[in-house]
Amino acid sequence: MSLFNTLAIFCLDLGSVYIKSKEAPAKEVLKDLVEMCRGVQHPIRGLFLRSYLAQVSRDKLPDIGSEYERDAETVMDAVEFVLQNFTEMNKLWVRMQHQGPGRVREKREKERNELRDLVGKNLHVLSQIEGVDLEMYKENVLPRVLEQVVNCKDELAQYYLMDCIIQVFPDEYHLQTLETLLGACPQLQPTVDIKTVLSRLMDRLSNYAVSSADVLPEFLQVEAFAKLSNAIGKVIDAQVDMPIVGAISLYVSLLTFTLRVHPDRLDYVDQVLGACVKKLSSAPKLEDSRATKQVVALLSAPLDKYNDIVTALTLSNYPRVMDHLDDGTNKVMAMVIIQSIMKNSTCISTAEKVEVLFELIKGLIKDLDGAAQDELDEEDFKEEQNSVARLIHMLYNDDSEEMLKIICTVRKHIMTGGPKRLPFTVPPLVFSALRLVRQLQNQDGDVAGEEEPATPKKIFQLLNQTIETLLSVPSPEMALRLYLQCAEAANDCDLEPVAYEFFTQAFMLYEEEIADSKAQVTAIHLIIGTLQRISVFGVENRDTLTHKATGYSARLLKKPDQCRAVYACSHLFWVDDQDGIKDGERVLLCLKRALRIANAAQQMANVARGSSGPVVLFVEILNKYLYFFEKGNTQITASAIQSLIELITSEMQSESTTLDPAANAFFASTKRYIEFQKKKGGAMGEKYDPINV
Ligand SMILES: *[C@@H]1O[C@H](CO)[C@@H](O)[C@H](O)[C@H]1NC(C)=O
Ligand SMILES: CC(=O)N[C@H]1CO[C@H](CO)[C@@H](O)[C@@H]1O
Ligand SMILES: CC(=O)N[C@H]1CO[C@H](CO)[C@@H](O)[C@@H]1O
Repeated sequence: MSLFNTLAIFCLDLGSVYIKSKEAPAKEVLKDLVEMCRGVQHPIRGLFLRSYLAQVSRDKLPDIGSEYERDAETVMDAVEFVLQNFTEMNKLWVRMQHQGPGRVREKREKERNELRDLVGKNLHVLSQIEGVDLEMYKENVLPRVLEQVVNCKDELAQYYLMDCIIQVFPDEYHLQTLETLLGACPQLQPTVDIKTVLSRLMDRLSNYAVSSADVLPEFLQVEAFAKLSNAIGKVIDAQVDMPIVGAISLYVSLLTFTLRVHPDRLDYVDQVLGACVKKLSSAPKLEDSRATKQVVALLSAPLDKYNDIVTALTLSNYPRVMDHLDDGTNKVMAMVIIQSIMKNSTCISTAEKVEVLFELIKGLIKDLDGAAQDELDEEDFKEEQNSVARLIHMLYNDDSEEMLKIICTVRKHIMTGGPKRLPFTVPPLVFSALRLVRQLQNQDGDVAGEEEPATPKKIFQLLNQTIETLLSVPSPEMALRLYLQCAEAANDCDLEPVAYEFFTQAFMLYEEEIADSKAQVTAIHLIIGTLQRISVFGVENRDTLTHKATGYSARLLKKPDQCRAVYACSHLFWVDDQDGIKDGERVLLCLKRALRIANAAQQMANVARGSSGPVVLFVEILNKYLYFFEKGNTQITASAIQSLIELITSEMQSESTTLDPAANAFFASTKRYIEFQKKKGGAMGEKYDPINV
């Protein structure tokens, strides 16, 4: 250290000892000390000296109640002293930036950064002086400090000092001086990172707001939201070069503040979104990815807060912000919305809200204009559409009229989705409508006074038209399944003609659209299963449909498939809980036909490979025999069962039969079952008695 500095520090130490001795008023001594420091023009030396001065004199500052207080000395002196010297130090600090040749800017900034706390310490000291009450802070301290901050016109100093002010003084002071503090913001250099400063201020204030219930009225009284909102608008206007991401981050901070401090004020939330729309509208479509991220944060915040999309749906500016997103981000946001609904199990219960919701997620519902279709990832697409499908189940109202409106609204939107989306979105819509049908089927009579009440008939008509759209996709297998679901529901509503129409359409699809043999097998079993459960058909309609079903079963491509479908048809003629449908003879005809097909399959296999065919088919048919035998179908006799068992036994022992462990096991357990029934005795035991295994 230079001789000069050593001397200066010695003088300062002397001064501080002098104050302690109370021989002269502290004020006078401090004054002299500061005067002495003023003589030092070298910035860094000056800074150090002043910092040292602040340190040694801190506990000697005249403060209210301090032991150095004299009549003549007021808190004002102390404040004045610190403020003065804050000003001087700041000037020196700023001057450093322009000092010395040949120094690179970054290096200087680095040095300055290291020294900044020497300047900031003054503000800290001010905040520690007990006598600095709100009144004094408001009237004197803050305006003077801000004046210095604004006038120094130094980017680094302005950013650092604003932040310092916010951090060192108490929250209630900020709240009560918001206008003054915020008023300085638009006057700062355009390059100052004001958004960080403001967001820290809002962070502090919102922490303060939630710290106790008592302070909220204070926020309302000083109109904190309006002031912050206003200041942010001014800053954005003043800093014309601020990138859009900066402006949006400011709105994100303001929104965070609003959601924390005034969660009940949706109008405030909407106002922030509206301001953001205004900013976004001034520029072409958002392309900056960081700005996009901020917009997503902005839109996600209300969802996270309210955990309830229904609230967000009431914000008129919400969809307008979304419109400014690029298509990809729009989709991401739509997914966030759906996830929020799923997470909270939120029920969207009016057609009006459904309309708004679908407008919000339209990026998932249809191809947006000009969207790049080709680069669509298959997996992502599926996930998106599955989400939409899940969403459809969350749209629900107990009131059937409103529910029908919801269904019509959803239908209107998903119909615009095009062939790739329909197979995902039509089924949930159909099941949602069928749920309504089930609900109406238990209500009796028409709803009085309604012009056009929701009736099952009307809904079936709508369903008919909806499922039809799958044919153009084409997705005939899906359409067939859905027609059958509708037929069953129509059955439960006692609407025979409707059920018959749906069946007719299912058969038409089967004949004309389903060509793949595996798909045919699945389809025919679905048809048989559904038809078996339907009770509404009169004899004639039923005959027509069962006739078709057995006919198509016998015409399947592969023998084993034929055989299984034909024996399944036996159930169409014998329905346990329907007295009208117990035609033992036709059951037997089906089973015999199945046996002939199994036989033919066996022979074909022998010719082709010199080995056995599927013996297991015989075992399966045997099980059908046993079923109807037990159900009391007199056409199925013990002797017929006996001969079938013998046939299978000889087939299995035949030399050409290759070992099929599964068939063997199946047969063995079937035989065990028969023995078990015999041993158990009773009526069933007697019935089984003549059969030997
Ligand atoms: C469905 O619509 C078609 C005409 O597109 C019609 O032929 C058929 O009868 C309708 N089905 C029902 C169940 O209304
Ligand atoms: C250098 C400097 O600003 N000195 C001031 C320190 O405080 C006294 C008392 O308020 C002023 O009179 C000095 O001008
Ligand atoms: C399941 C669940 O989290 N439900 C919440 C959804 O949001 C509403 C509104 O905020 C809450 O009331 C529910 O408890």
